[in-house]
Amino acid sequence: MLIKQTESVSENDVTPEAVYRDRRRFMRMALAGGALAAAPLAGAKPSFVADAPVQTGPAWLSQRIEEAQAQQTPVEDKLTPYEHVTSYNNFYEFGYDKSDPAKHASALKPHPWKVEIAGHAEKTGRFNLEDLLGKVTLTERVYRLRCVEAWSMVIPWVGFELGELLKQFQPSSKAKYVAFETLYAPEQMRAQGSAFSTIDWPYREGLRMDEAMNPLTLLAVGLYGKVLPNQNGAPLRLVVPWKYGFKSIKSIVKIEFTEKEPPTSWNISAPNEYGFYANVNPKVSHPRWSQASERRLPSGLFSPNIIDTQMFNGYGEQVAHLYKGMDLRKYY
Ligand SMILES: Nc1nc2c(c(=O)[nH]1)N[C@H]1C(S)=C(S)[C@@H](COP(=O)(O)O)O[C@H]1N2
Ligand SMILES: [Mo]
Repeated sequence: MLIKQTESVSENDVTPEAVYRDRRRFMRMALAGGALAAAPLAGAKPSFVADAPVQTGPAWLSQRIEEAQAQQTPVEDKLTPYEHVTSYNNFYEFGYDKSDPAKHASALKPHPWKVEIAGHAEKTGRFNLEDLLGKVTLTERVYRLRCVEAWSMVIPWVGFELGELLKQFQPSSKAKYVAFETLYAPEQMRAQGSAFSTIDWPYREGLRMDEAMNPLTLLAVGLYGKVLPNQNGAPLRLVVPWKYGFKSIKSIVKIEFTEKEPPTSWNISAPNEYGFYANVNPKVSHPRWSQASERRLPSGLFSPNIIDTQMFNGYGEQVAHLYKGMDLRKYY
């Protein structure tokens, strides 16, 4: 009965976003009621994705993602439609064009997947993704994503707090930073074998320990209630919403607790343009363009949808204290 009712919502009358939000509400109600009424929805192509192809994953993962509860963070912005989130990407392992990742990332094999935990911690080793996810609570968070190239999106992620995972490895007092690495596999990631690449693979990123432990910092395994598509960094990617998008490293295979600030890919390739901190800051321009405003997707020729960029991407209340007394012009 309940299922019939939601399916009868006319999709011509509502935006894909409204359909999506409504579906999530319905699923939460169904789960809260203890009924497994949501089950028939799994596998069916959800209406909010329109004609975009939807990547599937192992059943255990899809089920965890479908069951994730929304944790409402105060984001009033309209969601960026699924087809834009999954077709306009930066993932240089697959090429430099925004359309390259969606075209070529099907060569990536995100399952099975292992993540190495290394460095200054009581427990280290290589762990199956499934075992790591068994230790954490999956939640849904709607975050703004602001690329350093001055475009942005609003994405409903499904993931867990990075800090919740890190604590379980008992980092020592020497653990001042956390370093991340993407998979290196040229047979799956075609641009890693390219002679024209400006990045020294594997792609690397890092956070200061307090940034990593901030409750806003997520490791995502899904978006729009579905398994993370390969082009968005399957099966596990970082999401740090107050920093430029390049910090949010994709397809992570290694997490290391370090004593020193770890080298990071864009900083290595152009140190005067991309810093370690990379906090969204409308007052500090990129050497070649202003960061005062951004193009919010979807954006077109006749409605470019340019909006003001907010300090810390609008997350200052949660994170400004991390940088008290720091010169953000120097530590860009
Ligand atoms: N491994 C890896 N991670 C990456 C990138 C990349 O090229 N390789 N690009 C970054 C950049 S510049 C951005 S803006 C975001 C884009 O994420 P999205 O494609 O899911 O929107 O991923 C980041 N993570
Ligand atoms: Mo980016």
